[in-house]
Amino acid sequence: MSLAKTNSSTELRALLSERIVFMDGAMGTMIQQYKLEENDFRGELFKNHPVDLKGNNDLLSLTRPDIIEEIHYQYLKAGADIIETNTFSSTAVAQADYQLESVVKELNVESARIAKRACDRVFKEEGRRCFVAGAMGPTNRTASMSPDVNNPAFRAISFEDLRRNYYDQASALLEGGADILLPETTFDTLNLKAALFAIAQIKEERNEDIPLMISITITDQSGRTLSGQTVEACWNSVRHASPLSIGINCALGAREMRPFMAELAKIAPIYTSCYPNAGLPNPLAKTGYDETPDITGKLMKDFAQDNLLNIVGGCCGTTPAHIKAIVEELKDCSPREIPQSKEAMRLSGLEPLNISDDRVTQFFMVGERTNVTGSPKFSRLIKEKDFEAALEVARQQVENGANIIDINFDEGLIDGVASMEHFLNLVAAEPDITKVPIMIDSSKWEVIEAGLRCVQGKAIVNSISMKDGEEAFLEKARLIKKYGAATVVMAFDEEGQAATKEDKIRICTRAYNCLVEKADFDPRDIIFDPNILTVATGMDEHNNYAVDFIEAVREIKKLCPGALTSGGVSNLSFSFRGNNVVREAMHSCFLYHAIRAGLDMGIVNAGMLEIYEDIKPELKEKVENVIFNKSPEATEELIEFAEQFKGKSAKKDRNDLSWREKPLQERITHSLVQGVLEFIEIDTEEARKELGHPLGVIEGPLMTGMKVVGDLFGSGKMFLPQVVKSARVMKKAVAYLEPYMDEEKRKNPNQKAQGVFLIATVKGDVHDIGKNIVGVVLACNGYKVEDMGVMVSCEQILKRAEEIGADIIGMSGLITPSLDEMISNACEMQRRGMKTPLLIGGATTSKTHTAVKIAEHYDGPIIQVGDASLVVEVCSQ
Ligand code: THG
Repeated sequence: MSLAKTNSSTELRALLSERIVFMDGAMGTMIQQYKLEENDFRGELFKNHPVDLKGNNDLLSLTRPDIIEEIHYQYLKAGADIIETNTFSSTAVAQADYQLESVVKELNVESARIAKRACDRVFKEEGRRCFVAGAMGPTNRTASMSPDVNNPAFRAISFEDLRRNYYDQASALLEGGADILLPETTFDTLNLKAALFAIAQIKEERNEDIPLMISITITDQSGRTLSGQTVEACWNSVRHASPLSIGINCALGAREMRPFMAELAKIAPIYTSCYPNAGLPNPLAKTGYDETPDITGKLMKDFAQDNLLNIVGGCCGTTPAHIKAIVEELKDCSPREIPQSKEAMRLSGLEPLNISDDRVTQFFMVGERTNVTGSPKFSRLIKEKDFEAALEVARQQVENGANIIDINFDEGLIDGVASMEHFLNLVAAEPDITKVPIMIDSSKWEVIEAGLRCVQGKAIVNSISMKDGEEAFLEKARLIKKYGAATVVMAFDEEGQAATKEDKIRICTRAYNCLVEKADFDPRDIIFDPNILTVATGMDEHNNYAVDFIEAVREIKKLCPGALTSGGVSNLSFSFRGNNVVREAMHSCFLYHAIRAGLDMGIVNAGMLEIYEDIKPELKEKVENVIFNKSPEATEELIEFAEQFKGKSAKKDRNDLSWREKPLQERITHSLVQGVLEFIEIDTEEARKELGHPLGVIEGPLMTGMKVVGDLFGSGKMFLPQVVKSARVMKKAVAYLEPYMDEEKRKNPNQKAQGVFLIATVKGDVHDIGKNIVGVVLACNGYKVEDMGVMVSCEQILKRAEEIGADIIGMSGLITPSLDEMISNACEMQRRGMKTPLLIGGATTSKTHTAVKIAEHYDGPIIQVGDASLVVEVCSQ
């Protein structure tokens, strides 16, 4: 399935492998200097056009081609290798403002020809080969945001409209001779995805590998696109298009862009580009921007020396003099070396979700509640059109720890397409929901496709299968690829659903080979679902279903390298509907074993998972007898035993307070492990009285309890949502103690200040139990502690450290990607020549990792702190 490479593509690649490649600067800034009148825009062609045309710069390609060619020529003479066509707004939607939809094709064809002519001129003069990039702007509409605050589900343009606009533009640019397609200044990733879809279609039709450059815009210091995605989330949304390069342009000057370019340079295993504005806007400056060529050139040299650049140019406010300065400064710099990226499934919402193989027992949860067939409540809300409350269901799934949410509207009385669109549009306006990736769940293809057209993140299709044969299967897979989604593949074929281990393995491996070989599908975009079927139904032929699933997962993980596995966990226990105690116990036992066999994710009720260790031994035994099909009587015995729990809430034994009789430490540990908020203050107070001082309660009984939580989590017996509940209990206890600690401080005003400690959970991570405890412990020991919270970027941490003169910086993280973040933060500290001691803490950090992987990048002291009880000692040393 390899596409033919054009000559220019081969030449461009050769150039990029050799040196930094230069782009041009702003077209608008140059046009401004010609002080054109409305008549220049009008020309002969549009003499009688009814609309004011001044400012429609793209139109000059038809009315003043001489000027456009001259500007291109100047940029080429300044040293540019790539020039951008004058087509930023040459789409039908953008030209509709001028009632000029009908000339869009001409605009693009002519603009490409003009740019080509300028390149040919330079080739004749200098023998230097230059390239034309067909510029495709973001248009004047956003596909994933509503322009109407009162109607968040409204969209001013659809994916389909954008796709058609971009299809026409890109086709015309190529017809006019563009060597490269360049969707740029992306502020909404869904607009960009529509452009990428159109480009994929064109590539397929022409059977040509057209070089694609992508350039996104980070609107401000938040490091996000206008539509709210982080740099990495956006990269995850677009990598399926196999671009030649990705980069950032517009909105910011080089200075402000730096942290985001550094991030992109770190994660993207392709060439990077950067064409910043000439600083921030200044209405008083002649070009509207402050930076002189000299300044821009020096800034870009810094970027190049720090290995951030393969392609560089300028955006708003830059001129041929800027490009010339950049070329001068960078002529001896080597291009960025492309980093290898770790193999992983890369999904995104507003934030990235990367699932790599090197994690230990981390399991990913897909929230099942936003499903009309799986939740009577959600179904009722949708039928009553109470979308507000339906959104709450989604929000709760995320709050309870769902890493992804499954959304399903398959029901006879519901309009699936309309509901999917409406709901996803509403979800897109809720940052705390849409931060996670979406799983679009439907058995109807048109509903899935409607869903794919609404999400800017990298989503998962749930599901496709070979039930209608290979051709239909591949056709959908190819479309999914163009939309840039991953997909669940159910173990179905023409004969039906796979129930036995052998059938599951046979069908999944067949589907795998088919997808990888015939549709060129990335194995890491495949999630096999080998069907979790209901056990304990009373039918003997169902008794081995759980074993068949678990064993099939084990084999599929071996036979289908890169692919992930998943299943609908609640299916398992349908026989025990209404008996949530038993259902939850079944799910926990099942998951405990399935995860060990290699299950990567599951569709679950995120808020309702029993802790494996806490299942009553007798129930656990009976449940495991069923799951492992240990005896023909297993089902009978479980049903009989289950009788006693019927109708009980699984938030079980909330009424069983026998644990309250136990010794104090055990009670505290129980509350922490179970996430029970009710008694923690009473027990904390008891401990405080017993120990005589508040800090001792934190360092003693509370820490002891949290260690139990840490151990259970580490061995896969607790899941993240449960740990989050533990954190809430811990916070409540600490909050209770705080006034007492303040009082102690007041009593000992002589305790001398120990120094300033800045602490944060690193970017990409939201976990803060350990970090909060460290903060409290240090504050109680006389340190001035500033806690920056969670998800804090390197830039923010180091900026603040400087502002407050931090003596020590602490970085915390619980998940594995945080380790990489800490490494790059250490590199940045080194780059800035810092010497401040750096403390590393959090569940996944270790002495070995710190010593081997982090310390080598930083010359200042680096210490890994195993738990909060050690931190005071470390700091004082
Ligand atoms: N594989 C894949 N997708 C799937 C499934 C699967 N999607 C749907 C389903 N199966 C997974 N989702 C659910 C959601 C809810 C329930 C089961 C599976 C469920 N609901 C309770 C019930 O019906 O008893 C609702 C109880 C209530 O809310 O009162 O069990 O296998 N790829």
